[in-house]
Amino acid sequence: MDNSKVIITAALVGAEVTRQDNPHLPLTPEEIALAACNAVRAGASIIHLHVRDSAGEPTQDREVFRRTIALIKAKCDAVIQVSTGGAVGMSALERVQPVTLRPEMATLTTGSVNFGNSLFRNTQPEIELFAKNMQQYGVKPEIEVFDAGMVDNAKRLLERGLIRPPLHFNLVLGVNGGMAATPRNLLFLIESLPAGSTWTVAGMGRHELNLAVLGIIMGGHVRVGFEDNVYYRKGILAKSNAQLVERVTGLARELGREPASPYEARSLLGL
Ligand code: KMH
Ligand code: ZN
Repeated sequence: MDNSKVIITAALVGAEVTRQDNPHLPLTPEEIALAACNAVRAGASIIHLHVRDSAGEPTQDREVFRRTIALIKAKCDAVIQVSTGGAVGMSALERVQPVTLRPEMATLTTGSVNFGNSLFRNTQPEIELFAKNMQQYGVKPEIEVFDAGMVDNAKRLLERGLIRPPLHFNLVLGVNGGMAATPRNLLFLIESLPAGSTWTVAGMGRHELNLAVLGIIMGGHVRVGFEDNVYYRKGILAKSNAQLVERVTGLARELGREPASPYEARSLLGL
């Protein structure tokens, strides 16, 4: 396996972004499936999946996830990574629902963090509930790190056998309430990870592009998409998630790294 390949994750919709932020935001299962496969064609191999209800509001409804995943799979191959973060204010039992569909991956945030004026709540018993469900349903966690202590908490879960190596992390920098999007913070987090871990970096808003380039240079993997950033450049909205993916695919190639196919991403992550 060629370890130089870069896994690009497309975070298509999230829970907080609206059509007011970007009119091209996909909302229905059909729109999300189309956006997912366009992102895959542009170089993405993982789809970080949130879904919306018929009113366009965030939902963790199992049936909506099931339908959206089926539509994606009918159109293209992609590693599906469901969100267990959902939206702030949702209960853990609500959030865990899509894990029971046995997707290949799901997110696991290993601590609480302020999210703007809200709290993204992940108490220890809630984290353990998510981790146990992922073990039960054979789902690989992507550990979401918004702050440094979340890496330490992941190590404690590892010691207790609640998550199994090799671990995969998403280092999320630039959330208003979490760690700032600086090269120093990225380096600190990477150096704090358990040996043998893989990592992705996701920079929020205007930090998305710079951190993606850093991630590519530093041998990591990258995440882009409307969940994290709706702009192509200052004052100019992105036309699609695929456009954001296409740009990092081009930059990765310029820097000597080819985008991983979904098959290659599975091999790199031990799926
Ligand atoms: N929407 C955020 C509160 C995840 O997908 O696991 C949490 C989030 C993280 O998006
Ligand atoms: Zn998310």
